[in-house]
Amino acid sequence: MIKIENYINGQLVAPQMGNYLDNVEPATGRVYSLVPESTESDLELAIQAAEAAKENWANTSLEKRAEILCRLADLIDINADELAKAEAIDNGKAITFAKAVDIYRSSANIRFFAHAGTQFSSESHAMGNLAINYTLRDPIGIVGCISPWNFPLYLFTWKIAPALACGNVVIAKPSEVTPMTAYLFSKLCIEAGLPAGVLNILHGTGGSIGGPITTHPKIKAVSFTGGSATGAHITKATAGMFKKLSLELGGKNPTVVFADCDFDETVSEVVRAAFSNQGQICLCGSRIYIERPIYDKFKATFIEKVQQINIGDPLAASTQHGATVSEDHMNKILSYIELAQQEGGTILTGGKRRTLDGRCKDGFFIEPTVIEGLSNQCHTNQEEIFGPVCTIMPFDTEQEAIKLANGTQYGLASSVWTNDLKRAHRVAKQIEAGIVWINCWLLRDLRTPFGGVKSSGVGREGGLEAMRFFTEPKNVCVKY
Ligand code: TXE
Repeated sequence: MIKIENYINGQLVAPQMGNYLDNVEPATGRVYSLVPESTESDLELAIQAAEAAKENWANTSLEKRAEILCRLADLIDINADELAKAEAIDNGKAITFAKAVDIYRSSANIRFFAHAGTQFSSESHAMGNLAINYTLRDPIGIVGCISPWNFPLYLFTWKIAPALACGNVVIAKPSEVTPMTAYLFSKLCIEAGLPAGVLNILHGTGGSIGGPITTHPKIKAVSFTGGSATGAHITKATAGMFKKLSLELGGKNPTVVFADCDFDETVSEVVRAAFSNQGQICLCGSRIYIERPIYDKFKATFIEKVQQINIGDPLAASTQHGATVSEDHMNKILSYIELAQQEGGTILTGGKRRTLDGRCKDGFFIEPTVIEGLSNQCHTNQEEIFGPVCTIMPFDTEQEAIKLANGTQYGLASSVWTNDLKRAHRVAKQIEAGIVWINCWLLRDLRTPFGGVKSSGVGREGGLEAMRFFTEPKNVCVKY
């Protein structure tokens, strides 16, 4: 039984109180490792280590910081197969997806921000012959990074990389549901020569260690990705503490398909948008709106392609659709499928737990599910299910499509499929979301602002947005 350890002050250590949580493999339903249930005593050790490392790391040259981060990215690439397998076992996702997406992006995240750190500049403002203003962008100091289970190492590195590149020292908490790759990453940090205390990784639940990280007086900024309810809880818990908060929360993303789209490519991409990562991506297109003239044809072709998705053992190279991340999450998704039928929905394909043979016979697998005949206001179309479940419905006019798309509390991402250039720009302008993809989905440039509006969060990650979040601007005005 693997016993995962915290990474504090450059060393792998057991939790102070000696408590552990079971870590279950989603594909088999069996406990395969133990996760520290860290507490405030572990946090204090991490804070002490971060305090001791803070000044040196902030004064480490940009080039040296970039060199260490690039070495870390290289070590991820060198260990990509081991990390991908660990991610597939821990999260339940297909190993080919873990390799091509999760681990690829994990090293890309670190390398991108290693370079960003050497290019990040600030402004000056001349006041004629009177004075000169220059802006300093100093690291904040000790920052907190809390990440979710859907892209464990990918979203973990997406947060810590800019924080470190800007010269901050980090207290990070991966999800207790998928701790393994952050643990393996700790070992790569030691191998890469990351100075002790610069990054500290504490494992455990939100209640035992996540909350204390967000409210600790010495942690001046918190970058969080997770559910909107948790984001709201963190906002309340930190009220009056004047911390910088970056909240990347849930989504209920619309896919709007016009009749003039490139039909075959659009159907394939809309399937990918709905079911990638078993639908466990905050960016997944879970509400599909189709212009009526092509509705029947699109529906038939879409269902046919969904039924071709290969559900299987996450460790098999042929698998396209793995297990959902936990028994609790599987049951949450199945309850939403039940609710959808109570709300008048018709299941066009899927809708059930899938029982596999062999080692995965007790795994948490759900069939890719498509539901038709629901209102836009029902729970199924209003609430984030975060699983392999999508709904489809027709629309008649552009304005109706925009109203349907904007008709939820969320506003993270969206995709619009049309060959009418003017309509594409017009619709993109009116959709309430932080990201609008036109004739594509999940096409990512790490320089772009990433995040949502409404209940999908506050702030943006990515590129300069992340560098600005993890620094404090100071204006210095010098009179001539
Ligand atoms: O998120 P949580 P979970 C959505 C999705 C999913 C729901 C819950 O709808 O069903 O969120 O998923 C830590 N203070 N998304 O349980 O609970 C927790 O330990 C500080 C969308 O993963 O928000 C974990 O490390 N931290 C999302 C992290 O927060 C706390 C991706 C996320 O946990 C805490 C994942 C607290 N009080 C889920 N409570 C996206 N936008 O991509 C928990 N945590």
